[in-house]
Amino acid sequence: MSQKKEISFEEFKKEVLSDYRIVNESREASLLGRKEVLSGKAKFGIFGDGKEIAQIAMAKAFKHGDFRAGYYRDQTFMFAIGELSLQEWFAGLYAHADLAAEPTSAGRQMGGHYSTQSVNADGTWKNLAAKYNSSSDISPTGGQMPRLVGLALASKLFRENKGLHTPEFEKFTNKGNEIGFGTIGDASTSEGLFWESINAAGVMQIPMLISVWDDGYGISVPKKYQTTKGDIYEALKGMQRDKKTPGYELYKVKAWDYSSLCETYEKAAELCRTEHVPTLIHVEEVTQPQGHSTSGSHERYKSPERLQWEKDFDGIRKMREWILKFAIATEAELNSIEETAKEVVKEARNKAWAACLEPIKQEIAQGTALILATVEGTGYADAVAQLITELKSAKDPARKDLVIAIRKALRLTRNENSDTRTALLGFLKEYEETNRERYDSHLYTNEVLGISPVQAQYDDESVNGHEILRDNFDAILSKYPEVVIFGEDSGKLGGVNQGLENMQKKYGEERVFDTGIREATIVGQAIGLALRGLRPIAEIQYLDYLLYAVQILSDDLATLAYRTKGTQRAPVIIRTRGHRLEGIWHSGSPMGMIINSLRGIYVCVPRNMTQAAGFYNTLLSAHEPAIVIEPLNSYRLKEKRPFNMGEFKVPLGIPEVLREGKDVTIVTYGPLCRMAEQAGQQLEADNISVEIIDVQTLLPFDINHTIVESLKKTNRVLFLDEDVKGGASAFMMQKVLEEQGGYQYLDSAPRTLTGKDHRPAYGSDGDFFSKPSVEDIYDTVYAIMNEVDPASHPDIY
Ligand SMILES: Cc1ncc(C[n+]2csc(CCOP(=O)(O)OP(=O)(O)O)c2C)c(N)n1
Repeated sequence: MSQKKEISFEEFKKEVLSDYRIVNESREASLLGRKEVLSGKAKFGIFGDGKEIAQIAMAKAFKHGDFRAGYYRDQTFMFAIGELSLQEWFAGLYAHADLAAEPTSAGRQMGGHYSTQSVNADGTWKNLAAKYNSSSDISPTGGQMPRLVGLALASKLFRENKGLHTPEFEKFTNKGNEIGFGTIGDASTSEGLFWESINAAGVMQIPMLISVWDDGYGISVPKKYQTTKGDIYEALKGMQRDKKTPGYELYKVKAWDYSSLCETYEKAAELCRTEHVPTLIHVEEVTQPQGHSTSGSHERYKSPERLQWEKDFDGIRKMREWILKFAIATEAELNSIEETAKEVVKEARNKAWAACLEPIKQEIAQGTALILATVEGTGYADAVAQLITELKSAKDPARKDLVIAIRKALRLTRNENSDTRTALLGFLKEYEETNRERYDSHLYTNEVLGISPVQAQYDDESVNGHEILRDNFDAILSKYPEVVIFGEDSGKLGGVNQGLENMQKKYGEERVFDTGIREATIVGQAIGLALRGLRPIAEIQYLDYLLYAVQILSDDLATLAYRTKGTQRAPVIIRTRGHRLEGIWHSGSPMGMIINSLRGIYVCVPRNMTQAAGFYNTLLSAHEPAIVIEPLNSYRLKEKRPFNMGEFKVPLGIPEVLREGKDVTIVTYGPLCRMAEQAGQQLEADNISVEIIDVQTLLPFDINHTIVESLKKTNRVLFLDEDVKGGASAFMMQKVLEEQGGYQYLDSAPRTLTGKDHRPAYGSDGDFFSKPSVEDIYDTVYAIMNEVDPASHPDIY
């Protein structure tokens, strides 16, 4: 309801009644949605009933180019901006595994997790500035907040960096006039991520508009246990800007007050959009008519008085009263909208359910016909008859039941050799491929694997490692206007290891800048920027501090391509440094943690800065997220200086043989490569020849299975790693021995040499007694050869 432009009563009425229609349809969807779960057609439901009116108001303030980062209550908003139909919403509830029917996640996410598509099937960006956008929701409450910081920061960078005011970037922005709209439940404001994000946005003064839907509870826990003073608006008051100091503009408004909500959102969005003032709207007195989710009932923790109050102050009821009070429409008109909403929603539900079942039924018909043909005349017909009957008569048939029946039939007929059985086998193979695409695709898009390597070409000069990085970043910043690099001490200081020395001076504060000490939002900031077409390189100062960002890396970044089936992407590059240096929190190598929690992100573990620089160049040629872990103890080591800075590219997933040998293969990475080479020289002096392989990237790992070729030659292997036992060494072992079939070429037991299980102690002795040393490598390889040929390699100890 625009306050500014004059509109006629008819137009005004039309707008109000359209809103009334949407909120009623949304409510009916919630009511029917719950029934679908309770009747077993859908597995879980979490709905937006009670939040309808506020979301209608928010939708009015939302413009093309804007982005939402929200949570599972926002169905009304998605309906109101026209980015989700009722049928699509039900398709989500049923997990319809088809993007055409369920465009948010192709059934991969539980219902209530919203998203719009940013990327076309051919990998090109859509025109984000000309459409409404929602980043893809995740379930961990508060997890949307760090990403929101980046979505809002993008507007500031687009506005302030004139280098981005070119036609190339018009599909991402209208000169930074976009808002990042965030939504969060009142209880979830207790999360650390909320506070870190709030502070970051306040410091940076970015156009972030947060709505807190305050229904008084986090499931059953009331807000007096959640929030200081039991009131997020009061708790945030110190953030309120004043004439002298920038800060937040805070608003408070009732969830059932349609006209105040519309006014508040309009005012807040105008300020946020034009002046880039972060704003927060505390929407209180929200109700939850059906309780938290389908997993419980709110009667168990709400008093009868509270339940009655929720009925009396239901937003839709109040909107109805308001319409009648101001004679905007008649009771009959409203009744008709309400009745029609019921019908429309039922129809959408029926269509969604039928569309979801149709392909499954067809697949079952095809599969069961082949099963029957296979078992006919074999004596096994009775054994599968029950399964077939159940499959054909199931009210909500599932693909898994068909696969189980086929496998059973194939198991029973394993001694048969018929054309029908061959056809059934063929069907299963094809079906597995189709289901792989449905449920198991897009963890990576693998675009980066198609980037051709470019060799580094060298001057005669040798320089410190950090100078290679710096000169390569210089080339990157001049080649890609969309690249921004930021982190703790990355700006003015140029990084704690000078890898960005003078880059801020040369490229400006919009390109290379400092952040507060806030790892989770450094990553979230990068995700949001990348979602909006920028290419962030986000620094985590030391690998040990990645833990502070792992939640957001794991839940948000690593799952993004998978959970949207490739329709959103955030090509974030995380730059960090680690492995051995000094002390417990500056020499960690928690690689097992990283590779196990971050599937979906590439993990590059370069042995020196030239390889690291080559990874940055490769990654910028594609659009996938990655972490590059620079070897912390190598910034001041000399390396030959490449002259094709910004151009040379190290491919991912391609190991490099650093030393050829015939007795034992050492598989390793990072700074241990150098130590393995030293040990290799000492071993050679004692007539043991080692082959040293640098895996270069842990994710992906040796995509062409080349390491096994080395095992065919040496028949012995050592996996060498600074991580704890059972960490990345176990991962490498599984890859080479199981996946590559390396076990069959071994003549000696496979070995691992790792760091100790405790964190590494400080000082040179601490390092020596905590991490693998050259001597340890020597001894481990020697012990293998001692067992093989004790005459040539007698016991040392
Ligand atoms: C990090 C995390 N912890 C716990 C949960 C389980 N959980 C789901 S919703 C919820 C309550 C959230 O309450 P609130 O933020 O007030 O939102 P509401 O559901 O009331 O709209 C909880 C604890 C979760 N999803 N994520």
